[in-house]
Amino acid sequence: MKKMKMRFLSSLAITLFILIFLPLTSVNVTGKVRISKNTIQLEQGEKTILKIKGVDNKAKIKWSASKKRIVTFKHTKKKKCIIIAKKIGTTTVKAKYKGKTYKCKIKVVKPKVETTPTDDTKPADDTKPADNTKPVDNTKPADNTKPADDNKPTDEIKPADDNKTTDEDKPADENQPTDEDKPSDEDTTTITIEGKEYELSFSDDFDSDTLDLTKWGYCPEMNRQDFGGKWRNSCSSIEDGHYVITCSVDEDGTPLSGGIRSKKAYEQTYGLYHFRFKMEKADGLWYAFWLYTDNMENGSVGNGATDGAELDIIELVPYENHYYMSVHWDGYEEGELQTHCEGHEVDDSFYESYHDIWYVWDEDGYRMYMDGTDENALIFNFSGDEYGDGSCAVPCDIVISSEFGRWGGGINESQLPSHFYVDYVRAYQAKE
Ligand SMILES: [Ca+2]
Ligand SMILES: [Ca+2]
Repeated sequence: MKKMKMRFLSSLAITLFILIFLPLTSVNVTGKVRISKNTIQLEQGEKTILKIKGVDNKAKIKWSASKKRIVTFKHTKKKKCIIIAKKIGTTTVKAKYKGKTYKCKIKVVKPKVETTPTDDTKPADDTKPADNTKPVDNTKPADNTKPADDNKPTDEIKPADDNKTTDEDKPADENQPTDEDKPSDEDTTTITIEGKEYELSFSDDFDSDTLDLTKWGYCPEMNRQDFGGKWRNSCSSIEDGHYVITCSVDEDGTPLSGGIRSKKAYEQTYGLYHFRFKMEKADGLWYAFWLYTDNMENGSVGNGATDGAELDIIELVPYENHYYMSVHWDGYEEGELQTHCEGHEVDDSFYESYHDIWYVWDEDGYRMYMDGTDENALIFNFSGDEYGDGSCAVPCDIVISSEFGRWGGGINESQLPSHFYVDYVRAYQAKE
């Protein structure tokens, strides 16, 4: 793990070095558009950055690979693209800009140091992240045989998206509440976002004494992840108008957390989702809001996301001071799962206050707004066509969960118990 971290830190340092210094040292005097490298050899699991030079920072570039399984991308349609070597083989990475295509041939070779499947130094497997968050059907027996997901570390090595505004930089939106004293009598039956009107279809303010089981089911009590953690119903509670997940380590050293899922009680295709929440800082775990359909697992592969996807609205990893937004599709099998994921850095103040997320899922794709609904609050904008050959077009239910695992870093018991507070959950459908 240390080795991995060192590798991560050094590659991050290199990445930062490149990000910080390249723009200063590579002033394009000729204006000629070109790709930063034409051939690269990478070890499996290694990362590199490709850039299109001679274009301005706002240029929209479409990155693709001739053989998708060899590499994965971390990029935001921008002039630079982070490439992670996934499988041994060769592929040509193409960057399309203004009708022209710029190419780089990438050869992925076996890492020099052999690793074992349980070794922390195992190369990042970008194809597997969804397993980590994969919900289990409430009706399904606990799957204790599911292998620990050691494969999530790719997210661990994800660099911060330096092009995004951090919460620190974001001007306070006076129209958005930042504390718990939000008036409860506001009209929430309709909402307008992106100029489109939406109508309330599901909500829970968690104002009753106990969890409303007509709306939610508990995530099954089962072993989760690779720290020996367990989901327990007793970790879920209703307190002062909030759904609360209490994350702790019991007397036997077992990490405990939990979650709830709206499956069977409520699901919808497309819509707008609004969550208000606070996530406390604690290492060793992550918190998540996500939309899920069992079709993700059962749907066919190679045909895009329209028949099912896992939409990770937010996964906050306090240890990394980052939250991540992902779309996964085409099932969870290695080599079949497709993923697009972006990260966003937070500072310590993020854990100390309540935040609001608005998540739009429609035929065009997926967009997430944090603490506001104007374009300055737009954190990510995934196109369904680009990431899944079309948006997920089947009903999904809402999952709220927390879990311990390697992705969350080492557990620090002095930070426990930690809490995930959800003030309310609202879902809307677009008005016709
Ligand atoms: Ca599919
Ligand atoms: Ca509430």
